[in-house]
Amino acid sequence: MTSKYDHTRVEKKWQEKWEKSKLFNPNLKEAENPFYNLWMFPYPSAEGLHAGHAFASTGSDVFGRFMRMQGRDVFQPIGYDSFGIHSENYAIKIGENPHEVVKRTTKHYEEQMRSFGHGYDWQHTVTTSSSDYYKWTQWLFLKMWEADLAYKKNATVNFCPSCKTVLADEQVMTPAQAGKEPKNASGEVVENVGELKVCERCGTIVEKKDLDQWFFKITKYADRLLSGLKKIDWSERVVTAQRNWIGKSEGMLIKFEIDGGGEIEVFTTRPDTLNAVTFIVTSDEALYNEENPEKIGEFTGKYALDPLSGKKLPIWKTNYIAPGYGTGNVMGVPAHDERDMEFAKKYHLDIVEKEPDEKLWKLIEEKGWGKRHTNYHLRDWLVSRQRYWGAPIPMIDCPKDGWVAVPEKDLPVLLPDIKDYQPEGTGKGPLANHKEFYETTCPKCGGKATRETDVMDTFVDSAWYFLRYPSVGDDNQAFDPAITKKWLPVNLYFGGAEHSVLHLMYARFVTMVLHDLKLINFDEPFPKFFAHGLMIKDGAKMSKSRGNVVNPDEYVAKFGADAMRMYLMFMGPMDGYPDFRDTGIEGMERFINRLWNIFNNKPELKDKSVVYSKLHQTIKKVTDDISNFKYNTAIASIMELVNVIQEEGMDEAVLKNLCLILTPFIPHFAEEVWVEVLGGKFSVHRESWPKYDAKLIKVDQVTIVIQVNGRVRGQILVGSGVANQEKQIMALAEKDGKVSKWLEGGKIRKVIFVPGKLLNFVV
Ligand code: ANZ
Repeated sequence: MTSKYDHTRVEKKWQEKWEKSKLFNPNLKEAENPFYNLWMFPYPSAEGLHAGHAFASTGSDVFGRFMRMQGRDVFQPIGYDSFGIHSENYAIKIGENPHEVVKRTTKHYEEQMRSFGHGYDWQHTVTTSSSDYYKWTQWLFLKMWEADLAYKKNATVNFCPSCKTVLADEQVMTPAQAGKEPKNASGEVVENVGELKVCERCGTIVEKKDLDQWFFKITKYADRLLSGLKKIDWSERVVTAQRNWIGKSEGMLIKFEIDGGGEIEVFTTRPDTLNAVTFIVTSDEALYNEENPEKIGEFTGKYALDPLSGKKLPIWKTNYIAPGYGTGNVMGVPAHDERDMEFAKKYHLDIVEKEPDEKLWKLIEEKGWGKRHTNYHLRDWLVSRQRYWGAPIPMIDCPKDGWVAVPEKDLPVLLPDIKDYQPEGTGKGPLANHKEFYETTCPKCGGKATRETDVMDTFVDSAWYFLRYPSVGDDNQAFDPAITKKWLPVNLYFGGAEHSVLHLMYARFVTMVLHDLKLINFDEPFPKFFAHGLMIKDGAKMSKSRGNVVNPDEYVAKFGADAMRMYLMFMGPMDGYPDFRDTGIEGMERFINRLWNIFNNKPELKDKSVVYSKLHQTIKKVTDDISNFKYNTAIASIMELVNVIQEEGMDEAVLKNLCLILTPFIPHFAEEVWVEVLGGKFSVHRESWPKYDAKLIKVDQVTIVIQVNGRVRGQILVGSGVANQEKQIMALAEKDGKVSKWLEGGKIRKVIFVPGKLLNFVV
């Protein structure tokens, strides 16, 4: 008997050895076969990483280790998205400066991630709130400005009364999308918010305000962002989400004369239904009234003239259409549009049933009633925030020269360490109270000028971090051209689908801009993106209020990182909603102990053809499954192989191969077995992934289930030639140790045989 597997000792030992031997620090300049394996970096929160992070990051790490064994030089960096409202709100809550909070939370994150045994290159981490990083975020802003893609403008924008800052359109959503209970400005939960949208971060109903804000012209890239989707390999749901968010609609702008003077213009994607128009609606949000939510329309007393029939079309005000979309006016076609139909019925307006007529497109253009127009849902990206914890926007307002960029040599514009960092909600950020920060001189004329006091949205930080990783440490540039050319674009990006239209859209936009500025030679940052699923616990989403947040640290300490990793990967498909159960991880610990015994006791090989065929089938299955992120079925097939080995025995070659295919999932265990038990060379992670032999797989094997009195007592593997031979199967089954003990002392009365499947002894 071998002693129990000691995960604590083994995991610590190899983690130290890996670090010392620089196993995960590829030579970025000289590597010949680069593979950039990236997981979306987390924002460091006070609670630390939860098991959902462990699930997602392990999924990425398994692939990285698999690619290393395919001969690739794997670069797998990690960092912290540490600027932003999340860290800042927590700092405010506990009354500690965000600088201090972030120092502590990132340290805790690092300890946790190291304990999982992931193969990160710890020499290339980024912390977005460090000045050696945000200096280059500010540089990126200057590039946008130089390219005429950044501007400050007064606009009606979304404002979160709780976070006391403006938000980008992408950060405003339904409560369900935000995963939050909707709250009003006083923080009370609101039952029914109707069409109102909430803040992504805190769930508070957003308000509209007219404010001067900084924008990036992402709309200029709308068509590129759409066409680029065709050349990247992303999950369909993420592609669809981006396509819908960009929301390209081809239609027409049509002008209707108003009876008594003036005109009203509508945007329509269905000019072919002009023959069935019966009214016009113009948006009026002020109609929304909490006391009378049923009221959605009001007649204006005016009429527009139908260019086709000359009939009078009543003009109604309504809140069922969006003010900021198209022209904010719609031609009402109840016969073909459901919402128009509802409105017409409610207010007793005419309904005309007429077949749409494609010829109308041409007619409208020829008559000059309207012109073709493409409308987008995408709006420019609002990047300024009236908060403290972000990269200061490197712009200076000069009374003489207007907005002037901070010269690159003067970067970074340091975020000063101030005590009154709480947002006030005045439309200005906390830096606006600090003369010593904003009083400066104009870089152009040298006269007195003031700095911008807003900071950048955190999504600007994360829109380019993947470019920085390989160039970390380079103080002269954001990214080194030669290293960037070698390592980018990212080979595999792993992350959550909730970033579909936020981070993933912004990162694509920034990459396209840098490409057009000839600073990089690719225009899609993530040619392959895998959207992982969401882990749940005992059937429900993990949340603090339910008290079902799984803290991975406890499990790693008790069962080991390997048991945790392999259990997380075994729970279910990587893109699904696997449910974490304590009993499951206990089972995985037992499986690892079973493996330990097999490697140490080496059951003697009985039937070579059966074991080899199963081994090569398994190598093929695991190779295919890992390539397709089907880790759970890969592990299941390894378990089947282990069952066969336990029955039929094995030799040295079988053991080595078994160890190799376990390596991505249980890296510490595999290293221990490889080096200490099998006498292999350090490190198993530098070994080649095993190849399967198609000829060996071909030896067809069939599993026959053996029952005694209808209960399953064992199974036997036979060549397909014998699978239909009742006599032979019976003889084999009677000799099988597991089955024979159930036959002892009894008399076989009857045998039921289903060829190729099952044999049942009735005793
Ligand atoms: C007449 C019509 C007939 C329409 C019909 C649709 C169906 P997308 O595809 O989203 O661009 N629309 C225009 N401006 C709007 C606004 N500000 N708020 C809400 N709806 C608006 O949709 C364009 C269609 O949505 C337009 O085509 C218009 O209704 C409506 F059988 O015009 B349609």
